Amino acid sequence: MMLTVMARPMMRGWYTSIYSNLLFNSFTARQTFIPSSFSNRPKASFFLSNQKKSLIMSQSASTAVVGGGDAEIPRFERPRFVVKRVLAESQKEGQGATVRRSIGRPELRNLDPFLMLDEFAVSPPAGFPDHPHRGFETVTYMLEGAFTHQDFAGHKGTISTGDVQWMTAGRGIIHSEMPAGEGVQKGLQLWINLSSKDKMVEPRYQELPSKNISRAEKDGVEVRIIAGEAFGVQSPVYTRTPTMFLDFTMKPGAQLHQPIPDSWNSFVYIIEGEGIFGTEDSTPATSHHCLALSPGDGLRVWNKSAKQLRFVLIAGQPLDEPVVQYGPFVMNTHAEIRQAMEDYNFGRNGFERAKHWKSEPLLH
Ligand code: FJE
Ligand code: FE
Repeated sequence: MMLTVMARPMMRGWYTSIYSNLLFNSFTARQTFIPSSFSNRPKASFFLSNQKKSLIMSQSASTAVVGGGDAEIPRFERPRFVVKRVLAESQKEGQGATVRRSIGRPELRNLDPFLMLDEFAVSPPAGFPDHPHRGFETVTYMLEGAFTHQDFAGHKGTISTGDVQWMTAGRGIIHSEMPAGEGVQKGLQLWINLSSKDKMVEPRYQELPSKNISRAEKDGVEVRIIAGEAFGVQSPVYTRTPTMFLDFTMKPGAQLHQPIPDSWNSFVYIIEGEGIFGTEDSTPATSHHCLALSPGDGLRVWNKSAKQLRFVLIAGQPLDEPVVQYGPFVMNTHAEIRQAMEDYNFGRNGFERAKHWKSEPLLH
């Protein structure tokens, strides 16, 4: 009896066949404990050359000038600047799928509470067939095309261009995520860690169709507010780990001053065009680059190019807890990881429905 139960979930499709690949290669098992994440320590200057340090000094002086005559432009005392710029190179994931991973690659770990950001571009029959999650949230934001998800609790849905699915895996989810149309379907998937008190919550979905996503526009800058607040407009999404997720489109010549809570970690991922981030004299950054930002109270951006610039700005309150990740399970201790694998294998503690579930094939 025990054996059949144990064997079953381990014997299925993609997740089984590349199980070890999945667990060991794409996400090296990690154990990280950063007692105090980089954003809430002045020690971040540790990342900086002397040249950059003098830049910070001159920035504070110029801040007052920028905010000077216009009460509407937030004035930052400590504007954030780019501490790391990384190109998200393509890699194979799932079953025949390609992703550009930024957060989660070796150069960009420890952006507490963020575990992974993948820009995916997937055509059928490639995709992400039945696989589990425990201990964190996945946010899927469609950029072009559509994806269908199905889970072991009977949830089934398709998200299309501009839609968001905010999934709290909590104690356990098994689902498939597959392209819903012919040709390339594109989007972003962000993994946000949950605090120890939330890791075993009941799974939950928040679906945000494009038409319900708040937008605001000001001086050549348009923002879609997926989580958090911008230009005085708030998203309805509930984030267990306090998170800001903004999608900005800036016209040529536009400028932006976006406040970010001081102690939060933050980064930018560029989708299209080129922009200047942090300090006005910095080298423009282009699509598929991820920019990790220093601590500070806000971000300044300039589009000095002739084309539109589109990027996401993501920020979150660090959890400051140990992180032990084993592929799709993210917990605080090795014992909890062992427990997660046992629960998954035996169909217990949230994985009960694993025993009798398999996603329906999609017809194309
Ligand atoms: C996963 C490998 C994976 N990025 N982007 C290991 F590929 C996945 C996984 C995804 C994923 C799914 C979508 Cl829709 C978009 C993704 C990785 O499903 F969960 C593990 N554990
Ligand atoms: Fe998934």
